[in-house]
Amino acid sequence: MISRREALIGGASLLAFTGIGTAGRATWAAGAPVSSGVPEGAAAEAELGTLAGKKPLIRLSHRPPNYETPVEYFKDVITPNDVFFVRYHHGHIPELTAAEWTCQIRGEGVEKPFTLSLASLKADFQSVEMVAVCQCSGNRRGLSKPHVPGVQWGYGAMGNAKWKGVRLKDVLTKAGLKGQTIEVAFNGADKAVMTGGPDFMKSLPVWKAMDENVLLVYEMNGAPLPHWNGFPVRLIVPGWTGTYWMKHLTTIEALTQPFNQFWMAPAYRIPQGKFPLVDRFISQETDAKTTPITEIVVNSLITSLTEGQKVTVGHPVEVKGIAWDAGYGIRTVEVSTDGGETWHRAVLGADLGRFSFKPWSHSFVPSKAGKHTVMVKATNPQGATQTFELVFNPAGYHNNVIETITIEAA
Ligand SMILES: Nc1nc2c(c(=O)[nH]1)N[C@H]1C(S)=C(S)[C@@H](COP(=O)(O)O)O[C@H]1N2
Ligand SMILES: [Mo]
Repeated sequence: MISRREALIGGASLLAFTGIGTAGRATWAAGAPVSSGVPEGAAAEAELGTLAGKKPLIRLSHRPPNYETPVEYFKDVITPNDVFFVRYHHGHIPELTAAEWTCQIRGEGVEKPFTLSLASLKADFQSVEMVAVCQCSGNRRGLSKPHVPGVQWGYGAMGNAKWKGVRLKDVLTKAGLKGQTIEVAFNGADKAVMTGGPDFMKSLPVWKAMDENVLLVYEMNGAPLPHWNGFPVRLIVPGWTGTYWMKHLTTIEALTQPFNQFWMAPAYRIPQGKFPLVDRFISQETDAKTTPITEIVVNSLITSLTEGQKVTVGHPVEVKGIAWDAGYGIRTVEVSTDGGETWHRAVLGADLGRFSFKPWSHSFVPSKAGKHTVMVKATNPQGATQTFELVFNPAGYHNNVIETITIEAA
């Protein structure tokens, strides 16, 4: 049996799902379908699949395209464009051209509606660059116990890129935002294949839309956005989960009423009071029990070890990985190599900005033969940290359970 990562390094494109290690990460062998780290009992099985312009990714569904990044690639703090995950709600995704693309800036909340072109976006507004994590609200949903419906993501429904674009605030200011505006709504060019599902649209509270970190971007890691990641222009909302990061933007609408649409409610909601206090989206607090998901919870991932990996007694083992949160910053990353009995501070690496993955590392020497259980826990400056147990919610959001990988020293 070989691990999923070894198989990937070997370039295999068809792998077999052979079971779940104690860490909840799937292991694989060549020859048949794979699953992306889903626990036993979860229905989804996936294979590696290739979308035009992408390397093989873990395919959860083809139409709509939902492809996750194998953990392998998070060894780099920046996620390359050709392995960046892809998430869509609908299957009809038109190929837009840079020359023809336009976006309407309109709505009751603006004085002077106008049509934005890519040339004007680049020429008429100040450009800004920022590294930020895009993480799907449902990242790690496939690990939820009990199982919950939805795309059965493993660990890779996220990525960290250097984005380039302009401030949404500057574009809204050009349109003249009225004082009565309470939300700004976004639509993209993709549609449901058959008439049926509601068009995927999202809104932000006006204070967030006017935040200087919220950008309309046209470049990702120094290249035009890949088609599957929103070409030619998408919204980025650093610190908030991926659902707000509208791709292939077509309209930006300033609203004087709350945006009342399926993808705002009942979709993308978390139970009130179960997660640490985060940015509130008050105009969407339309029922007593739920609230829109907003900020990413603090989280971390081990990227240097695989479940069951063999190491040598008396030789240093490098435990490395990444940590991230909603942009408060990572204060500490702690590593345990004895199943949570004792914790050691990891060394934090390069700072690419507060919305970026933060690399960390910790070296330890296994002094005796046998199993060693490695765990990692990140904490932000607010004291928010990761949970030992899943905070269950029906959509499987905000899974930041402390990761555990067992390695074997001999
Ligand atoms: N137009 C459009 N934008 C979209 C979506 C979509 O279905 N259509 N999905 C959102 C969700 S839920 C996520 S997690 C991110 C994923 O971004 P990516 O596909 O570039 O990784 O895109 C967001 N923007
Ligand atoms: Mo998402």
